[in-house]
Amino acid sequence: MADHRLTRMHSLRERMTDSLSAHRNELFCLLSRYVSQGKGILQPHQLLAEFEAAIPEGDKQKLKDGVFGDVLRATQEAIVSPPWVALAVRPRPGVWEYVRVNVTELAVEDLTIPEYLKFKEELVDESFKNEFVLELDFEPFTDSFPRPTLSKSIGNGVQFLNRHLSSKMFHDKESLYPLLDFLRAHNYKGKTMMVNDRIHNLNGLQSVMRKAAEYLSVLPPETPYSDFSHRFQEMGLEKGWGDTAGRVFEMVHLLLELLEAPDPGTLENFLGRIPMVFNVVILSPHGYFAQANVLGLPDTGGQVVYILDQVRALENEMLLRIKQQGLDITPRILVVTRLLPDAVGTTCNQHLEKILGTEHSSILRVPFRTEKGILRKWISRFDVWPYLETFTEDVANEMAREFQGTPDLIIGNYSDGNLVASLLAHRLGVTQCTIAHALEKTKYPDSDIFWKKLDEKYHFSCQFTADLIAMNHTDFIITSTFQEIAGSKDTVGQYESHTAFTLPGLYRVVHGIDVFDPKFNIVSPGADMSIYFPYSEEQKRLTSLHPEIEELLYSPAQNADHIGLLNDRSKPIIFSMARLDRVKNLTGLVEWFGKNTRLRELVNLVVVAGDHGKESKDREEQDEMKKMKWLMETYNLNGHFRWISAQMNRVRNGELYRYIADTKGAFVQPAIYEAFGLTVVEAMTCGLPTFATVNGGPGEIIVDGVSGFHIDPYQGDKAAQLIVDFFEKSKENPSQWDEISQNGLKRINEKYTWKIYSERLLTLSGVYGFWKYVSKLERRETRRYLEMFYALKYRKLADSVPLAVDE
Ligand code: UDP
Ligand code: LCN
Repeated sequence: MADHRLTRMHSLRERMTDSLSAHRNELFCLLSRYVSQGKGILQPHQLLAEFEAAIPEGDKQKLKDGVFGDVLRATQEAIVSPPWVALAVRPRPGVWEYVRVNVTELAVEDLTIPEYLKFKEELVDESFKNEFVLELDFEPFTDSFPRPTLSKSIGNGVQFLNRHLSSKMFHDKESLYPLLDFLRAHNYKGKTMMVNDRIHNLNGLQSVMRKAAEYLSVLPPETPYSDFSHRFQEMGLEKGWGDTAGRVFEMVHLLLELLEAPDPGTLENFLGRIPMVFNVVILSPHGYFAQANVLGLPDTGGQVVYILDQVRALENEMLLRIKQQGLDITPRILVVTRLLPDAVGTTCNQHLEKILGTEHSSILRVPFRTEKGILRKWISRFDVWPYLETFTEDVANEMAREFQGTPDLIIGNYSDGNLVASLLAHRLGVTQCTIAHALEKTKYPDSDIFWKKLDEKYHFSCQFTADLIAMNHTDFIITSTFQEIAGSKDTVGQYESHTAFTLPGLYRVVHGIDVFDPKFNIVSPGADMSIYFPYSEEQKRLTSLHPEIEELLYSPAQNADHIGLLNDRSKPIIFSMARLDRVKNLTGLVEWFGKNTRLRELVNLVVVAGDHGKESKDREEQDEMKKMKWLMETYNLNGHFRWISAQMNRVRNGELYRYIADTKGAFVQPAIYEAFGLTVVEAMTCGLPTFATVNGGPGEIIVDGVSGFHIDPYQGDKAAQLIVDFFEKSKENPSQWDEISQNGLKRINEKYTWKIYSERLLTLSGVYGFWKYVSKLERRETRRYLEMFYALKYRKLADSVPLAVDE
């Protein structure tokens, strides 16, 4: 392994050296320009801009086509510390190499990861430049486990795991034993399922399976399980195989195949059908988690919507599977969040709240407490760290009461939820799944190297530490997109950015996470199809809401709900809706619109965001508010632009998207970066043509030019022109609009629905649950390492975050 890496590293150095000697003058000139910028970090666009400026026209192509061009294009970051320039080169997603060049001597050196990070740390001029820095390295724990090497296998962990497990079973029969133990271990509240103690060994299991298959083959497939449950029990089989003879027969066959010739597909199928998940806990601690009046409040948005939709879909799928497994068990899902005594008109002060549209799912709220008592008010997600350990204790107790036992699956959401999920899963030995929604490190450039500057405001030292603990502790990780894991050809993925980084003075991460780890799985969410459905489904349309929607869009009144007017009602509307965060870039969209006269002639702009009625508590939101008002005046947007306050009524929002589609308008999502982008899925599910940022999730949701359009938020003029072109073309030829609308819908139905999501999630729980069971011993080492990291590092960091004070 190490040797292989060395040769690869070697060759990059050699190739660079060759290239430098072949183009000595040009490259000297270029590298000198980098160095002349002085100590600091250069981003890829700066590296390329310098290249364009430094290299004479005639030489450019030659250099671009050569090794140096390849390296330059693959460089994600350069650290300048004269006379050195160190490069972090990423030839493809998930693969990194590091070199440094001495510019005066034009000599190239390989750097190991710690060497590169150390070099980078020198940018932060402080006294901690000692040799004995804590280096975190998770690689040794998983080194012996095979992993995929192709970038395209990233995010398909379960497939790889199935292949690995089944080939192991194939080559050595011994590895089938855990499967028998696993089946025997299944019980629900002490009642045995699947296999009882009459079956002692694999031969016994195989012969019982053959007998069962023979017995079932003559029964009509619809015969209920109860008709032969006695006979089965005598053979050694308990409930859980199926509700009818037909379904039991399928299960028995799958197992027979596995015992004879295991293959990945059969294994997944079989494990996915074993009854394992009845009680689920979903964590989302930071609060304002409720079913009404919370969207638009600070830090609430996609995550709340995601979880509520996820719960509904998951409960349905669990009920379906439990029925098909022939069991009479009532499932239960608990969404655990913070209880807020000061609930500001929401239900966030209720202990237990049933989730609408479900039978067996609730929100369970547990307050944040310290020795001084219960914290009453909402606090930002950046400030929750000192409360989480006690919160976990309290949650564990409440959960034990609610479930009368332990859950079968613990799902964490966002950094705080994932940390609590790790602590709970660790303690209870339960299968854990994490969902990041957004890893903050990538949202804030250089928030690792310059963490100290930001720590007082954001406490990223706690958050990044919590993220590392969770991603290494969890059994599997769900992401909405590939990009979230490993980025794209040019951009670094959110998880990928945790591979190697440094928090100077705190610790250096040499191997934080490997994006090739088979724990990664892409499982994308959808939109609630009872709310978001195509505008063309006339009979389902909520036309009774149209007067209210028209009031929102067109009424001349300027009040807490809306400001700005739309003079010409005949124009199509371009629409956007998001939290008023800086990254959502709604002010960017307004500016593009303001600047492009043709766009203003063609369409009206409507933006839903923020709250005109009250002063925001959020720092960023206040700034965005001001900027929006300034833009309205500067570009004189009245008459063309309507700015509506955040809209909490999702049912009406569904109809709003469709109403916009009726105007033959479009949805625009202009974010600087978007982790996933539920609004994009919602708009497309309603049949509204969508333009969305290419950075992040929307870059994958939309196939550019086919099911919508990508826009580059850094190139506003171009984005505006693209929208202009679309509306001009659609004016000439309305079928253009229809085509994009229909292709958008098609894309959604193929990939972004909650039905697909929940089937996948339950199958993954089965496979990773089994994997956890068979790899128990190997995992202990990681767990112990993490325990130490938690106790010695995280806890201290969390304790240093100031506690909030209620007024
Ligand atoms: N949303 C809403 N009203 C608003 C703003 C947003 O109902 O005023 C909903 C929106 O429909 C979507 C979610 O909040 O379901 C936002 O999710 P997204 O993934 O777009 O962004 P996030 O807020 O999670 O960053
Ligand atoms: C949080 C976000 O910031 C969004 O980008 C996601 O779409 C949402 O959660 C759901 O995962």
